[in-house]
Amino acid sequence: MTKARVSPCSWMFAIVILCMTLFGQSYAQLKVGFYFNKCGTNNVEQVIFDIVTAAFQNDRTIVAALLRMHFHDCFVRGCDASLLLDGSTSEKNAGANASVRGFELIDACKARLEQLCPGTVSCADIIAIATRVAVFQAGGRWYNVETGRRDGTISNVIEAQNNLPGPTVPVANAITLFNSKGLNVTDFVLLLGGGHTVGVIHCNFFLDRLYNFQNTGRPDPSMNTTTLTFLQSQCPPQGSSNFVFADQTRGSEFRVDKAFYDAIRQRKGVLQLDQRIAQDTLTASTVNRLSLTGDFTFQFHAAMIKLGRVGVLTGSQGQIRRNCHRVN
Ligand code: HEM
Ligand SMILES: *[C@@H]1O[C@H](CO)[C@@H](O)[C@H](O)[C@H]1NC(C)=O
Ligand SMILES: *[C@@H]1O[C@H](CO)[C@@H](O)[C@H](O)[C@H]1NC(C)=O
Ligand SMILES: CC(=O)N[C@H]1CO[C@H](CO)[C@@H](O)[C@@H]1O
Repeated sequence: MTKARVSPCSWMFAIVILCMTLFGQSYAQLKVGFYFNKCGTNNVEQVIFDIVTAAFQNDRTIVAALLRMHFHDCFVRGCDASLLLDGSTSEKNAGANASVRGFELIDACKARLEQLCPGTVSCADIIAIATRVAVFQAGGRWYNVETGRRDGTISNVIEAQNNLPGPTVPVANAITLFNSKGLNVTDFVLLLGGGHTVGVIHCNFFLDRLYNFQNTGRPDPSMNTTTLTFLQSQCPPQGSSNFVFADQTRGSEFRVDKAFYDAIRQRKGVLQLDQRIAQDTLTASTVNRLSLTGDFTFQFHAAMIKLGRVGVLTGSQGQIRRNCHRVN
């Protein structure tokens, strides 16, 4: 084989491309207030605030719907609203997405914004802004959400299957996955707990823990017996479409707060992964700290902002979809 000779001209070309890439990136980053003055006299974030707040007053479960949607969107091809695209092979068709909801709420925001300023606000940003509003309504701290995301044009069910693990994923593997998205172990514990402190889990995701854990014919021995009895009463062994609250702290089911960490420290985790993070040496100290201090209130939003940066399209990448369900 002859060694390929690299001409000075191709070096120059490579350097120019490199500079363009670096420049392009530093130029097109997310920022707080991206839509300021971009929608006539309308305040884009206020428009979304009003719609989500009205929806929340009717239905507190939209907080969980939006948190889960944001997570599932960001982990597959980045936060590009690829989860919203319809089609027989799109991400929506993945098993993990079967119970993702809240699409109508995003549609309502989009429809209003298209009236006010057509082709301006991305579906991906609507998800991020709406989620921030919902978290706030549920008792979480207000945070300045970054915007400037563009919408993707590709949505692939296989990618969803590969990036959204099931509830028996080992803690170490979950951390590796989060690391691959630029999120560290603390972010992982904050996001899992901040998400699962609201919302519901269908029985089929943890039935094995109640009756036949790892084919032992017995329940998961790590589960609190009070919780075990309660969950068995809600989820019959033959299976059902029932569901229970992910946060088994009474009175806190709809609140974005640290109660989930208190619950899993008392062995009341519903999903196997939820319980394991309280015990695994990689995460237990963080779980204890978040349960015993007020840190969650001040740190959850930072993890949410990092989640919202995963794999985003900015600048001239992607497009601003007119309808979140399909590419333009
Ligand atoms: C590897 C990590 C994770 C796994 C394995 C996982 C798994 C699950 C499973 C199996 C459900 C039950 C779905 C159902 O019964 O319909 C669920 C629900 C939920 N998850 Fe996760 N999850 C993870 C991380 C997250 C993160 C990071 C968030 C948000 C920041 C989140 C937010 C939610 C919410 C809000 C619900 C309740 C949805 C509702 O009530 O409609 N999850 N998760
Ligand atoms: C995770 O990242 C945050 C900043 O994004 C940082 O404050 C924190 O110390 C990191 N945690 C670990 C364990 O590296
Ligand atoms: C199980 O739950 C009860 C009551 O909710 C609690 O008092 C107890 O400490 C828990 N058990 C364990 C092992 O954490
Ligand atoms: C919203 C949506 O399209 N959900 C689909 C998720 O995937 C399952 C199959 O795994 C479909 O049955 C759902 O319709």
